[in-house]
Amino acid sequence: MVDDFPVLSAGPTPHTKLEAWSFELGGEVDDPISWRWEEFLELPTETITVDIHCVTKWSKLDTSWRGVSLDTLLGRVRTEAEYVTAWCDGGYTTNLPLEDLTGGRAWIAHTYAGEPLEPEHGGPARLLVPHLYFWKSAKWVRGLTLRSTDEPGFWEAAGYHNYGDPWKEQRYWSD
Ligand SMILES: Nc1nc2c(c(=O)[nH]1)N[C@H]1C(S)=C(S)[C@@H](COP(=O)(O)O)O[C@H]1N2
Ligand SMILES: [Mo]
Repeated sequence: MVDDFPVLSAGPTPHTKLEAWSFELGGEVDDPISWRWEEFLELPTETITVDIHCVTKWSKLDTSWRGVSLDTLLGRVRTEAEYVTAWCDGGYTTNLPLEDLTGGRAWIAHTYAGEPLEPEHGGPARLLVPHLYFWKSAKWVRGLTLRSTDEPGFWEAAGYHNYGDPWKEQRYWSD
């Protein structure tokens, strides 16, 4: 367990201006949709208190976030897709089954411990999928591409497990 909150990034921290920020649902959807920052802040938010698990074996308990549920966002599009690629400023990607983003299990979080999410931790907003290993919780997320076929993201293509269930310790493809 860790008390501080380690920063793990594959590259430099992007600093996207809020005026230039948007969040987009695209790919295999009937009508792609995107929200600018002010629009995004008007969406209903939820408070999430969860444990997070990094693949490098640290866990942090009872972290507190605020953000918009993916149920709210995905409710605005019609799709037959079964997978998503989350994409980010800086070029990071990660893939997930669409189902794992539904059912009150995933958020786009913009607040951490009552403060705007720091850039190092993914601000202005990051994906938060606490039931999977934390590399799935893409920082600086800018959109989801919905797909009918699964496509490995950055770490998944580099050998991390495609699904990443911490309780099954699915760290690498061989796990
Ligand atoms: N865009 C982006 N998101 C990312 C990463 C990254 O390198 N780039 N690293 C992932 C990994 S491996 C982990 S453990 C967590 C770390 O989040 P933290 O830096 O807020 O602790 O972010 C995940 N999301
Ligand atoms: Mo990680």
